[in-house]
Amino acid sequence: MPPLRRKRIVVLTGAGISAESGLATFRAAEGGLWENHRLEDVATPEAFARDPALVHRFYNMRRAAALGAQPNAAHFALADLARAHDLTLVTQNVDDLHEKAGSPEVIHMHGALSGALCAACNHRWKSAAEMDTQTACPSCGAAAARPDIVWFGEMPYQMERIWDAIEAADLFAAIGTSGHVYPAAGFAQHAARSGAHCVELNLEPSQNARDFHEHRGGKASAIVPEWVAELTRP
Ligand code: BV8
Repeated sequence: MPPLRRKRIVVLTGAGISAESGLATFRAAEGGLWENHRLEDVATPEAFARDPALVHRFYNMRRAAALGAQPNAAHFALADLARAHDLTLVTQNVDDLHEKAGSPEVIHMHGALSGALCAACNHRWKSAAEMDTQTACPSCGAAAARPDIVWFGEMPYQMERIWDAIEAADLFAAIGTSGHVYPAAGFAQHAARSGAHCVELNLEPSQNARDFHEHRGGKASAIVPEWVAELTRP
């Protein structure tokens, strides 16, 4: 039996991969609202400057939900994929379900609920379950702690590394993302132009579906394990 040829694969995941683990997606959760605020209006530096207590409440709620959530079959399948191929796993999600499923390396391009950042001195530390406007930075002491999350208008993390991986990829897959938010929504087009085969695995066609060569419709916990099985079958 010929050995499996290892492929260079980039996978981008979004909120849809965590939906079956009970974590609300952005645009389906009560029409993308939280406490009657549009998510885009809470996940911004302006919102944090205007009402830091509200934004802390939003992320404390998200942190509590993520703490109790378990990975589903899609997360576990991607951990298997990393054992068979050269996988770069990029997530827009701020939960830790990929890590809980055993993925060895996860690029959180929009940050992570587990991270805290000092708005005064840029020190980073592991966040407590809850933060508020009195939470002090362990480095400079200022009561200026914020979630280490990339808000709208802020530069996503590790972009150079992501672009390099996309440009070298044989295969690019987007899983559970609506293709609303840039720069992530532009990855498929860049991958296709760099010669990768692009596949979208999503409940419904995304806003950037036209950028993909292949579409697999359905729930992530069903279609992702199937897709990975095809890629890891010797
Ligand atoms: C930047 C962290 C530049 C917060 C997030 C016009 C005006 C203003 C701004 C812009 C503009 N045009 C472009 C921009 C830039 C902006 C942007 O794209 N805005 C959009 C709204 C138009 N982007 C930015 O601001 C980015 N930064 O551009 O910086 C810059 C340059 C130099 C210097 C400084 C700055 C930063 C964007 C990051 C924002 N932060 N998250 C938090 O999580 O609280 S984005 C947020 O939306 C989430 O991270 C989420 O990942 C992301 C996208 O959502 P999805 O993951 O796709 O989730 P969604 O609910 O939308 O879709 C779920 C999908 O799953 C659906 O398709 C559904 O069908 C599917 N699904 C559901 N269930 C299942 C399923 N699929 C399979 N199985 C299921 N069971």
